[in-house]
Parts: sequence; C-alpha cells; structure tokens
Amino acid sequence: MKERLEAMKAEALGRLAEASDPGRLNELRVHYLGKKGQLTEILRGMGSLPPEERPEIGRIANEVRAAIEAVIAEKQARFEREETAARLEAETIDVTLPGRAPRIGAVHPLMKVQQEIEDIFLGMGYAIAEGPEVETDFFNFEALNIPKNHPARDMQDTFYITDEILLRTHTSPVQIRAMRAAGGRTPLKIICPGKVFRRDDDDATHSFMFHQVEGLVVGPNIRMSDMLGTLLQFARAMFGPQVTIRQRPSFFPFVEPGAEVDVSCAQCGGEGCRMCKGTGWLEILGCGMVHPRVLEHGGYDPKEVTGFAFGMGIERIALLKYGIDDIRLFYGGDVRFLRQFAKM
Ligand code: FA5
Repeated sequence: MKERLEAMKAEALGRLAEASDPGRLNELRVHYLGKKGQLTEILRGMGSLPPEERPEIGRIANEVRAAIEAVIAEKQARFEREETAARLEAETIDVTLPGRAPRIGAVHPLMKVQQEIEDIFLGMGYAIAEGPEVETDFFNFEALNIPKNHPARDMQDTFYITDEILLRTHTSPVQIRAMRAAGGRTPLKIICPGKVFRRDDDDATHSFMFHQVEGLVVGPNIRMSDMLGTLLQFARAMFGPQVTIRQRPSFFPFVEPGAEVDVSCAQCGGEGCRMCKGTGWLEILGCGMVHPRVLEHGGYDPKEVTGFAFGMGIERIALLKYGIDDIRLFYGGDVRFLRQFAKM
C-alpha cells in the first residue's frame, strides 16, 4: 500500500507539472483527491491492513495529500498571477497618445448681437416681448396705419399665405400685440427681437429672412428727445463711447414724425472710409413717434399718452460691429467663418 501511495504521488506530481491551465489543474485535483479519487480509492484498502501498520499508512497518505495540494495551490496561484498580468497588459492605456479634443461650438454671431442688444435695453428697464412669425394682415399692416392698397405696402414685399395671413415683414406688429396685452397700463417699455421675411432678392446686404429688434415706449409725456437720448445711449453701448448719432427725416406710416438714425462710423471716427462709403455715417434703424391711430389700435388714448418706436436690423448691426461685408455669410453655416466668433 505504501508503494501504491508513493507511485500515485509520483504520477500525480508528474502530471501536475505538465498541467498548463486552471481547468486541467482542477481535473487532476478531482482525479487524485476528490471523493471518488485515487487517494480515497487506495485508502479504502486500509481495513485489510494489520492495525499496527495503519498509523504509518495514514501518515504517508496525509503527506501525499499535502504534497499534491501544495503543488496544486502553488500552480493555481501562478495561473492567477499570469492571468492578472495578461489582463493588465491588455488594458494598458498609452497616456502619451495625444487626446481627441472635443470641438467647441460658438454662439452664432447674430444671436450674440441679439443678446447684446437685449442686455443693453434690459439695463434700461425694458421687458422682452414676443410675437408670431406667421401674422395676420391686420397686425402686420392695418393696425399699423397701412390699409390695403396703401402705397406704403410696396415698401415691404410680402410673402402671403392667404389674403389675410402672411409671414411678418417686420417686428412692428408686436407693438400692437404688446399694447393690447398691457391693457392701457403705462409706462410700457418693450423690445421685441425676432425673424422677419420679405420677398427681397438675396444680395450682400439683403436676405429674404432676417432679424429685427423692435422697441416701443408708451406713457405720459414721452418725447422725441427721450427717443434720441435712448438711441444715443444704445449706439454708444453697442459701438463704443466715442460714437454719436444723427437723425434724418423719413416716412413710416405708423410713426409721425418718422426718422432714420445714423451712427458715426466707428471704423474711421467719421472721417470717411470704405465701411461708411466715405460719408462718415452708417444707417442703423428706423424710428419715430407712435402715430395716434396706432396708439388707438393698441387701446391707448392718444390725448393721454404718447410714445416712440424704433426698429433695427440685427444683421446690419452685426455687419457693422464685426466689419463683415456680406450678409450671406451669416446663413452659410461655414464653420470657418463661425468659429471666429467663439472667443469674441
Ligand atoms: C421697418 O421694418 C420698420 N418696421 C422699422 C420701424 C420700426 C420704423 C418702428 C419706425 C418705427 P425698414 O423696412 O427700414 O423698417 O427695415 C428696418 C431695418 O431692417 C433696415 O434698416 C435694415 O437694416 C433691415 N432690413 C430691411 N430689409 C432687409 C433685408 N432684406 N435683409 C436684411 N436686412 C434688412
């Protein structure tokens, strides 16, 4: 029996030495040490031994078991170490590789200018109002003192959807909506930024869709000088403290008197340059004192209150502010153009 145990030990150690993976190791463990394994099989014959020999055989059997277990444990540990090392190797991150920097977007220059205009007027106590881009003929024209067949309709070539529904040609209809929403309350001070649409041919300074900001103030004793002071303050906040403004008489049916306001060219300081076409001045907006009939359409009594209104093209302000010479660049979606505004 002793020889059988020794022979089994030698065989087991030899086969264990050749085992090359944890699965095989487990097979051998079960084969030699398992409940139905070789060692149990041999020990089953103990009963036939004389009693004095049994302790000796028991000792040898324990030694054999311990020797086999030790080799299994040692190989098991080695396999685990190798597996961990292989996994670490496979998961290695090369920290010296250059990273992939995410591309950072930028606020569109038109939205930047719009936000800047909003900030300037919010700082002067104005609220922001909004109105629909699809408008009725009434709000876009009639209520603004431009009846059907009035020649002033030709000033804004219109996209009609039906006879009575159109794409708004300016932000001025929001004047009427804001006045009606205010229900006669004064003072009313709002600006309204938004998209407008005209059947203009696209060129360097015109687009069929562009953006305006409307302004409206209504209250007792609102005067033309209030309007000019407000617009001067706006022009200086937008283009720099050195600029000044001038007004030229102009006609819009919804104001009386009406004017166009020019700002002195910030590029040349009024000397005359390419930007201002040698005049020293740049037109930025239309404005005027709100026509009494428009106040009435808004629910105000023109004997009690007066008001001023203005409307500017956001594209025009952006062209001047950034020295851009073609409005179409704003709509092209060319990231090389747009990226320049990321850090401004
Ligand atoms: C108006 O739209 C008036 N509603 C402005 C106004 C409001 C006057 C309140 C008085 C009181 P006008 O048609 O001039 O006015 O347009 C205003 C500005 O929009 C122009 O100065 C110009 O900067 C811009 N604009 C007009 N047409 C286009 C176009 N096709 N593309 C880009 N900008 C345009």
